[in-house]
Amino acid sequence: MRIDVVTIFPDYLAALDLSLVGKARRAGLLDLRVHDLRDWTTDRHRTVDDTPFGGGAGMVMRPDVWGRALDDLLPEPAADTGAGTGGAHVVVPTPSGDVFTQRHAEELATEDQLVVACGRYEGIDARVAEHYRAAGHRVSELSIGDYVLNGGEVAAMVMVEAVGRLLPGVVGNPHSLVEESHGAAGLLEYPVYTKPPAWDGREVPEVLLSGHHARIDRWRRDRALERTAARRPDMVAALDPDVLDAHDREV
Ligand code: 6GU
Repeated sequence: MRIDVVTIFPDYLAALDLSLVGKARRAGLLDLRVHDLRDWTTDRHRTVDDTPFGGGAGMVMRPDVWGRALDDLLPEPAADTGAGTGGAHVVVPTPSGDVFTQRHAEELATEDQLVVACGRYEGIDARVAEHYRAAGHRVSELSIGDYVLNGGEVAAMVMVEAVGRLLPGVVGNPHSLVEESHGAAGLLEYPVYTKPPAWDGREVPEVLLSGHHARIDRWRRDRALERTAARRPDMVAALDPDVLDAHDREV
């Protein structure tokens, strides 16, 4: 997959050279390119923003600068613009977007190319998203949660990591993608333990030392459900009743 990130702070994304995403880049699994939006300005001051029409605080990013950047980075839109089946997808991190979830990460991981447009100030002129949607591109305006950041860069890193780890070959043991929180079961992950079996007077739950796999599976499922009910009642309410067995209903 190719991911182009456009920002006025390219250095902010230097951390994407590290860890798993950095390894995926070096292995050729992820072609990640970070661009400076100011490379598409035409004036001496390399201006990317201006005052909002209608008044109010802050500055808005200019559509002409973003238009030149995105025209350079996007391919011709495909005739078939069905979602999540290859081609390029424009991602605009913004606190006013839909909340980014594992489902979005899974869909974005099927694309050939993502172009992530990081806004600063009060955001990007609304005509930019409209224009690229009208031209047949998929455009997703996505928030990473209900709080305010100074710009889209940290959110872009969150999304690149969430998508990058789903690309084939990036996570060494694909099994570790199966059981995790926000995975297919619709539950948070159960608590985990390692050696030593006693630490500071605290013992690892006996069942995990028993070698009894059916009992271990049952215990983990119970703890996942208990934890999800306590921390994320919204996720329990959204569960398919058919995935709960008689035992689950008692937990
Ligand atoms: Cl994507 N951008 C900004 N600036 N703030 C945010 C956000 C994004 N998601 C949550 N807060």
